[in-house]
Amino acid sequence: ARRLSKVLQLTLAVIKPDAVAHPVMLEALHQKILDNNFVIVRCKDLVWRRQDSERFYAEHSELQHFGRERETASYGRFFYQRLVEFMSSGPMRAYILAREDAIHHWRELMGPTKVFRARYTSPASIRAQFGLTDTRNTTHGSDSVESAQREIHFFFPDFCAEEWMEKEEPSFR
Ligand code: RTP
Ligand code: MG
Repeated sequence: ARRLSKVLQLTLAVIKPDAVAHPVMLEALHQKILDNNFVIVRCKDLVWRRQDSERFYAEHSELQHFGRERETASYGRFFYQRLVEFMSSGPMRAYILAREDAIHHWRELMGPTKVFRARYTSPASIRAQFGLTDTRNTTHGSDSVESAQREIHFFFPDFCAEEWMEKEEPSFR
């Protein structure tokens, strides 16, 4: 038994090409995941073709016609082209992470999207420490249960969350 968990949750975390390009940074981020009580459920290195990148960020927007989601959709935003270009520019690493409240905790660790804000408000966060720009900001993390499901499926189409939960959840109690 690893620890008590009230609500075991899965999230999708990505180390973006800017961070993967620097082995020391990659190692530091991997260690940070372990130090923060995440269980690594799956991990893989991959390179996106441009169309994967477009699909990921466009789908992001399709789902998000309502409420605040619209404001966070990347498709159609001024940075969409450079985001798509950057995310398919080199290797990245994707993780399925588990812990209680995983979505929130991973986003907390990353810090705000905008590096300048991250440095100002959360100087210990990943983006504050390692981020280069608002696009080259080292990491991605799902922002809701729905996007976690979608993004996990996008990166790991063979992964079955229900099966995993059924098998592993008891060992977290
Ligand atoms: P993420 O999706 O990576 O977790 O970041 P987020 O929710 O905090 O930010 P979101 O608004 O969803 O933005 C999606 C991606 O677009 C990049 N971005 N570039 N001004 C820029 O160049 C700019 N602004 C946002 C971010 O790096 C984010 O990954
Ligand atoms: Mg987002």
